[in-house]
Amino acid sequence: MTTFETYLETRNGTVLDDDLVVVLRNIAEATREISDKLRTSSLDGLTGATEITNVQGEAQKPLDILSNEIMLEACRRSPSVSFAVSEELDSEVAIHGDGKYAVIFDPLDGSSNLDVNVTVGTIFSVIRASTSGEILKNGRGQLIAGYAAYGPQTTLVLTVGKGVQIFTLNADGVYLMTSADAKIVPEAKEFAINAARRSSWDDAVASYIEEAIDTGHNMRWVGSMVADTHRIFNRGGVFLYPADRNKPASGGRLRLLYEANPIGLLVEAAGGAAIIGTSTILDIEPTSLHQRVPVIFGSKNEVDKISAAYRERIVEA
Ligand code: P6P
Repeated sequence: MTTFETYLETRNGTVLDDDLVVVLRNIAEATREISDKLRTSSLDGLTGATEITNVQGEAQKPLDILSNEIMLEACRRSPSVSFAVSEELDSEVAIHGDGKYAVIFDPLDGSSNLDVNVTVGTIFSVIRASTSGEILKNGRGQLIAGYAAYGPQTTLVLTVGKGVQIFTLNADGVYLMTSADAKIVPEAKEFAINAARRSSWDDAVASYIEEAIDTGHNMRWVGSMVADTHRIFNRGGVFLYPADRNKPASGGRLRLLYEANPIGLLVEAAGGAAIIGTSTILDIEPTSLHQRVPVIFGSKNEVDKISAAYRERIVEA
C-alpha cells in the first residue's frame, strides 16, 4: 500500500511544491499526535471542560486547547506558513513574516462528543496568503483541504488538486493510502440533519426532508460534522445544517472558513455538491474569520433536488 510519504513524492497534477509538502507533512504529523492524545484522554484527565470560553462563546475543553496548540506548532515548524487561523482564536496568528501560505483550521470539531467517545475531527485548509489581508478569500482559493476523523480508525481525507485521497493510520503510526480517488455516489437514501430544529427549517429543506422520509430515506445524525461527512464519503447521503428561519442574521451554525469551505472543496473534488440554497459554498465571499453559513452538501443528485426547491421558491416569491 502507498504510504503518505510516497504519495507526497508523486506530485504530478497537484498543487504541491516543496513548501506545501512540508506544510502537509507537519499537518499530518499533528493529526497523528492529536489522535494519540484522544486515545487515552479520559485516563490523562483531558476530558470535561475548562473555565475558558472561546470566541465562539463555547466552553473550551482541554483537548480543544491541546489540539489547537499542536496545530499551531505544525504551522511554526513550516517556514512557508505566514498565518494560522483557528476556530479557537479570535484573530489570525502571525507565524513566519516571509511565509506565503496561511493554514486555516478547526483543531477539534465536534468536541462536545469527546466525553462520550464519539468520532471527532480536525478540519484544515491551506491558501496562498502573504499578508493578513489575503486571508478572506472564497473557498475556490483553497489549495489544499482535508480532515482527520478520529474514530475506530484514524483516517485522513485530503485533496491537493487531483481528486480526493484517503489514508488510514496503521498500528505503527504510518498513514497508508486506502483510496486513491474517493468518489461520493450521486444518489443515496440517507440524510443527516438535527431533526430537533424542525421549526427553524425553511420550506425548501422541510419539503426535501418530508419527501425523503415519505420515500423511505434513513436518517443519521452524529452531532459531529466530520463523522457525518466521512459516512457520506463512504456511502453517500446529504448533510444539512440550514439557517434558522427565525434568526436569519445568525447565518447558520457552521463556520465558513474552517468548516464549510474545506468540506466543500473535498465534496466537490469527489463529485458531490455543496451549497447554501441556490449558490455554492465555495463561491461565498467571506466577510469575517468566524462567519457562519448554512451548509448543505453530499450526493450531487440529492443536493440538486434541494437547490431546485430553493429556486422554485424564489420564482414563486
Ligand atoms: P447540533 C459540532 O459542535 C458542530 O459544529 C458540528 O460538528 C456538528 O455537525 C454540529 O455542530 C452539531 O450541531 O445542533 O446537533 O449540536
